[in-house]
Amino acid sequence: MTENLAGWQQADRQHFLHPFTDHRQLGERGTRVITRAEGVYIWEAGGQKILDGMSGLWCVNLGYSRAELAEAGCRQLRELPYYNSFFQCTHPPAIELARELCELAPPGFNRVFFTNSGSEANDTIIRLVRYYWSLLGKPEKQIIIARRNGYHGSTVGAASLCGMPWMHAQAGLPIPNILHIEQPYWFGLGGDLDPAEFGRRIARQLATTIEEAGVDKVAAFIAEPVQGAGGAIIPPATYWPEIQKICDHYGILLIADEVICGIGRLGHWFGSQHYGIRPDLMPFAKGITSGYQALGGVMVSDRVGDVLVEKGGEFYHGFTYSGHPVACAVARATLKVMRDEKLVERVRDAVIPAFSSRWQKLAEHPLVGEARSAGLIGGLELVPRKDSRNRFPKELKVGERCRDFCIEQGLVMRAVGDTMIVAPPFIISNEQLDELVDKAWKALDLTRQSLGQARGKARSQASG
Ligand code: PXG
Repeated sequence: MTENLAGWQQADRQHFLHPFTDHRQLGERGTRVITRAEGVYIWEAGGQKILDGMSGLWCVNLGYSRAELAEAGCRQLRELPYYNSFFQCTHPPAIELARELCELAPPGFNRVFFTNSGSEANDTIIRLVRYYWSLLGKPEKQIIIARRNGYHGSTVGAASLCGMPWMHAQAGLPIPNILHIEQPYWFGLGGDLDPAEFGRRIARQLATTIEEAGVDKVAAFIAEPVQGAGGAIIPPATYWPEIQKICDHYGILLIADEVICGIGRLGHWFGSQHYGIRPDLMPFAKGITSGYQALGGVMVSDRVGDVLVEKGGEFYHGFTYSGHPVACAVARATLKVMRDEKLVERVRDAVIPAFSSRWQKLAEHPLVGEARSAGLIGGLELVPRKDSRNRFPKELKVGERCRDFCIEQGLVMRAVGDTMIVAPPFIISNEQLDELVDKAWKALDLTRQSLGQARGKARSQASG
């Protein structure tokens, strides 16, 4: 491919509407055009090599150059590029993938519904949960409780589950019967409570909300085991056991959104297993194909699946590409690589410890108030003073600065406000982890220096 950076940027500006993007700002800055990738690295047009600390968008877990995945897709494209699974039809890639996923899932998960994305998986969840309760003669059980700052996708249903008010404001969301409770974000919200007590108290908001709404109206609670897009928010150890107890007590369905945490990222096939959660439904996507194809779905436990199959008639829901054969073939190849290379075990026993010990070193940086990690998800809180949890004024855009310095250094690290996050590929080596942390440290230094300058400027403006 001949490189034509200026031409691409111009056409991009004129014709391509990007997801979650301020287009005026994008037009001024110009897009970064990624033209190729290998292992844990991506390359920009113009040649800069960048270590991808985010595995694309939390998905390219096996890295970018897996021939097995490409070949599985090509083979399937030649053999059966498409057929649907409506109207009593099916095909081997979807059947085999469903079987394999049920073998990997915790006991009691014996069915899968396929979608093309995590958003569609969560829209499926809303339909499925409400249908389940109506099949049990309780159609008034409609309310789904989610969390502030949780992320579940961008379709109308999934965006309603999200706890991001700015998403709701643009579209008259949420849809009816979605409630939100507080997130277990100790660093931001914990005040004087110790993390354990804070975790319990936040979890109890679920019980209070169920009581207030009336248990006869509440269908389910949905949450990510670790909040990803919200800023690598890792709940205190007391949180999930309390949530599980409350769901059991009231008999509501528990949904663990495994779109990021599932398929190995927390060192288990499903993130719920890391926390000992016993969910009834598990939406998944992203890592199931290592991002090489668009595929998502919902793991359905027998509690829900048996009712659906034995009491239900037709479930009026599905997509043209539900269980697309090419996506399923690539997912099967992904799972095969992971099984053959014992990747989940390797992530748990080697990569996670190597990552977390290096990540913790960043806590020593003067700009970092907390360095935390769970599995291969890391977060850094940027603060003006290490001895307090106070934040920088928003207008300083400290996180954005740091993100831009990271790119300058050749590292993708995301900013969520002033929280920096990474989620590296599973195949990252120790040397590459060193590189990640060194580059992050340098970017933090540069951010701090730039703040000194910004503060200096503000002071001289004030005195002049
Ligand atoms: N659930 C969770 C937990 C997610 O993280 C979705 C559902 C929706 O999946 P789809 O495939 O519809 O995008 C997600 C997606 C970010 C970022 O900036 C995170 C996601 C997507 C895009 C950006 O961290 N997560």
